[in-house]
Amino acid sequence: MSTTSTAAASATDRSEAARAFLADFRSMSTFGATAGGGVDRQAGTAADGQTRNWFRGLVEGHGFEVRYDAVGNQFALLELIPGAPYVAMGSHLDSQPLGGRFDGAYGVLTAAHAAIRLKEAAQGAKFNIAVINWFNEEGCRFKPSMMGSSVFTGKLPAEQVLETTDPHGTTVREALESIGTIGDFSLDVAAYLEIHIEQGRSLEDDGLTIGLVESTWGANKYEFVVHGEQAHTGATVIADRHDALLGASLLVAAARDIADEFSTEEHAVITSCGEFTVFPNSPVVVASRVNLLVDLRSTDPDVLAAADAELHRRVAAIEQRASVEIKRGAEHVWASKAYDASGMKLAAASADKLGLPYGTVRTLAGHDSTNMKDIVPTIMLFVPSVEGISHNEKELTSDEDMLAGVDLFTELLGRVARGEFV
Ligand code: HGY
Ligand code: MN
Ligand code: MN
Repeated sequence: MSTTSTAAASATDRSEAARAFLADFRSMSTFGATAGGGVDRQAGTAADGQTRNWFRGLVEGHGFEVRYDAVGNQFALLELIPGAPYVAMGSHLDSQPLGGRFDGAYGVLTAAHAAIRLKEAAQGAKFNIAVINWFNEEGCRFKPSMMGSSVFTGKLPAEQVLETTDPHGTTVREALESIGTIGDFSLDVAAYLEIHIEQGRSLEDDGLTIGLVESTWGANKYEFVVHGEQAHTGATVIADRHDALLGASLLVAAARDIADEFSTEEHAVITSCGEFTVFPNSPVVVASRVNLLVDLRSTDPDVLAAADAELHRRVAAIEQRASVEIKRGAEHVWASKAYDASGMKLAAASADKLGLPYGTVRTLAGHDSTNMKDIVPTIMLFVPSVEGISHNEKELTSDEDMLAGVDLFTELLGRVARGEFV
C-alpha cells in the first residue's frame, strides 16, 4: 500500500471509530432519558441498572470480562498480558435527577473506547486494562457522593455503605440486588485515569479543548437537622414558636453570606444548600423539623477552615434567634490536593502530539479521581461544557470536543500502557 493510501486508510479508521463512539453515546443516552433532553439515572434505580447492562453488553462484545465488587462498582477487564498489573480508567453512569447526559457517562464511554482502540494496537503494552463504572458517584439517592470509589479506596466501610438507606428506607444492598449488579470482585490497580466534562466555563472562555486538572478544591459537606415544634401557623403566637423552617432558612442564608464574606481575589469560597426537606410540610403547620445539606468549598484550606468555623459560630446564633435546636449529622469532606505532576506532563505531551489546545484547571466538583488520586498515581482531564451548564438537562459538550477527548485519552492510555507513567 502506498503512503497516501495508508494515510487515507487510517483517516477512514479514525472516522469509523469516531462514528462508533457517537453512536454508542447516543444509545447510552436513551437510558433514563427525560423529556427535557437529559437523563434520570439515580444510583441503583432501574434506569441505572439498564445502563449498566447496556454497558456490559457493549464491552463484552469487545472481549472484556465484567465483574462487580461488594458495593456494585462495575469492572470491565481487558486482559492483554496474563498476570500483568492493571491500569484503571473510569467515571460513573449514574446521574442526578433531571441530570445531563454527559456528567460521568462521557468518561466511562471514553475509557471503554480508548481501551477498544488500544486493543487493536497493543504492541508494547505492559499493563492490563480495567474500565470502572463507579457506583453512586452522584450521591443524590444515597449519601455521600463518590460512594463506590470511597469504598474502593478504603475511605468508607462496605458494610456501612450497604446499610445506607434512601429517603424511602431502601438500602444500597437492596437496590444493588434489585438491579443484579453486586459481587465480590476486587482488583489492585497501578494507576488511574479519568476524563470528565468540565462543568464550568474556564475552558470555553479560554478557547481550550482540554483541561489538565492540577488539583481539587477542598469541600466540607454537612447534614444538619433543625428541630422545632409542630404548631398552628395562625393560632400560635410568634413568641411561642420553635419554627424549624425559619432556623433552616437562616442557615441557608448564612451559608451564602459566608461565601460573599470569605471569598478573596485569590481564593473563592462557594457555598450551597442543595437538599432541604421540611416536616410535615403542610400549609397551616409550623415545621417541626428540616433536614438540609450545606456544602462549603474553597481552593485554600485555611480559607475553607475559616469559613467553616464561621458557619458553626452562626449555628449557635440561629438556634437562639429561631428558638430551635440544630444538630449536625454526617459529614463528607475532601481536601484541596494536587494530582500527579508527571501525569499532567504526560497528558500535555499527548495533547501536543495531537495538536489540541490545553491548559491547567482545578476541579470544583468532586470526582471518583478525587478518591483514586489518594491511593495511586492519577491523571484527570476535562473537555469543555457549553456555558459551564451542568447538573441540568441542558448540559452539553459538542461532538467535536467529545471526540477530541476520546483521541487524547486513547493517546494517553497507549503511553500509560507502555509504561510511560508508572
Ligand atoms: O462535587 C460533588 O459534590 C460530587 O461529588 N460530584
Ligand atoms: Mn460526574
Ligand atoms: Mn455530577
